[in-house]
Amino acid sequence: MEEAVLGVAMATHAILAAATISFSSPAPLLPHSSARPFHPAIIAQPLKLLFPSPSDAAAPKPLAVVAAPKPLAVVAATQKAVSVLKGSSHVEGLVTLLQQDDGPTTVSVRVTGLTPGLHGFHLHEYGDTTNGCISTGPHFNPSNMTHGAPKDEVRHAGDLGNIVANADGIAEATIVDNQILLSGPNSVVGRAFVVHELEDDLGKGGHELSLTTGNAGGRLACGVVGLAPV
Ligand SMILES: [Cu+2]
Ligand SMILES: [Zn+2]
Repeated sequence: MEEAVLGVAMATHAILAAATISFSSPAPLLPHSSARPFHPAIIAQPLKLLFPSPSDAAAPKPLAVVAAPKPLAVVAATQKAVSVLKGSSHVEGLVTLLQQDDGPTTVSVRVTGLTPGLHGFHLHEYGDTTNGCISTGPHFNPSNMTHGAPKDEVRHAGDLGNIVANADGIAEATIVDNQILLSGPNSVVGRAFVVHELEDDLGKGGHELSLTTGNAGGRLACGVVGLAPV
């Protein structure tokens, strides 16, 4: 028994010795190597980074300046969006939006099924139609202004005035506006257009609702603004 145990012990020692030899075998290849011959080679590169030469230190700054315009160029690309208007009535429509770089947005509108005449047309705050057009909330108003006309300095960003339906109940309009944007912090993507029952008085009607909604009455149809292929 003792011989057998000793035999196992010797065998184990032999394996360990073999393992030690195999690990240390590269050492003779390096004339000035220590017990850990590869360690100096591994830390050589970090040392170079920790103590860069003056020319190395100056190099990253011009690279950062050159790289900065690239993301800006991506943000400023042409953007297109659409909004399909529907509601509980037979009024329906399509709005397309196109913005080039940082310029104004061209909003093209076609709505059918209207009574002839003027109908308030706005971009409302939320793209939420859970409870129909009412859940799109108030006019989009990131600058906390009162309601106005599209050309007024004091207006909600969402104030696009009126669209005019002809005798056939069709309203078509092309609106160029610099507060309806498809990029940046005040992007209208994810919000909603609403077409109203009545004329928007553009904040000048003297009604208690003039400075909030233009007293434009009920919401006939609405649609969420979504990105479209350019
Ligand atoms: Cu509205
Ligand atoms: Zn408004």
